[in-house]
Amino acid sequence: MRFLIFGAGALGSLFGGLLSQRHEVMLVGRRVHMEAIRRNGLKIGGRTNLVVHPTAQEDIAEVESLDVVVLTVKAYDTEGALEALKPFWRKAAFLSLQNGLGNEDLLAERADRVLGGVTNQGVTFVAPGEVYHAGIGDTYIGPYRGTGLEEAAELVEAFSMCGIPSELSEDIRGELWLKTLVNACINPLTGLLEVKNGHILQSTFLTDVVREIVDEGLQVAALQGLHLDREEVLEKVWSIAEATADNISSMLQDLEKGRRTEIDSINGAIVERGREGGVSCPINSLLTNLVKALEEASPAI
Ligand code: KPL
Repeated sequence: MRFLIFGAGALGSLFGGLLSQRHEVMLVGRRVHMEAIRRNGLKIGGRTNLVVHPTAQEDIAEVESLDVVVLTVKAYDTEGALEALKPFWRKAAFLSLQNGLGNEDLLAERADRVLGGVTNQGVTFVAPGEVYHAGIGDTYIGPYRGTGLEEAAELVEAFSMCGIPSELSEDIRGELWLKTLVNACINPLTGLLEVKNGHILQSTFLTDVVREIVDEGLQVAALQGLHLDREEVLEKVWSIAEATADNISSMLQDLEKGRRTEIDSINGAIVERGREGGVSCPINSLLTNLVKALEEASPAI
């Protein structure tokens, strides 16, 4: 298959790098990272040990045909990415592997064939040309709009054959909510406290906060017709924090680099959807405001 990984930072580079072992892959990402990959290949350390040589570009100017666009840009860049990808709206399947709520809906407003995706892989950006695979997590793929189970199953097979443990989901909307609740717990807490994911499990103060974040999130999910099991959600938070214990969450990586975080599409999106349905989410709102205050304090933004 021919894959375009649009937004090849830490996560996109891991997926593109692994897929490039058996498929044609083009990474599109920041110039310094792409230049380093063109020069020396992409080095993946940690749980994966590999140097691969996918095509690496700063834009899609030279891409003529492809089968799948894998979107790994930050949630706040989805609209801009979609504009750049206009030539493929009718031609390729679009798979989002992004954090937060609302990405797939934006894709489905433009592209004909959209798949939803969720991944719990933990990856850290080390330096241009190099990423660190800190924790292996499952990936779920399912049809979202204009696609079916068969198309999703082909991707699951392609991913799994390249060492990306993946499963077909018949309820990708539920998986997206579940992952958002996991991110709503791990990302702001690790970002605010400047700790690795595994730290969440070591403090009863934090596990109490996690329960409150989840309880608010479950009320909002229910407003949207999704009735998730509380114990299952909490179990997911603990198991992902454990599997990615050594990882620096994407939110902490963003804050460390002085970049904007995805708080608006994670905790912020829960607060917003809650407000629309008359459910207040004070804990998620507080975390959103604290992370935004930290972003504001960062000189690089
Ligand atoms: O998705 C992640 C992120 O950091 O954004 C997890 C799964 C929490 C891994 O760090």
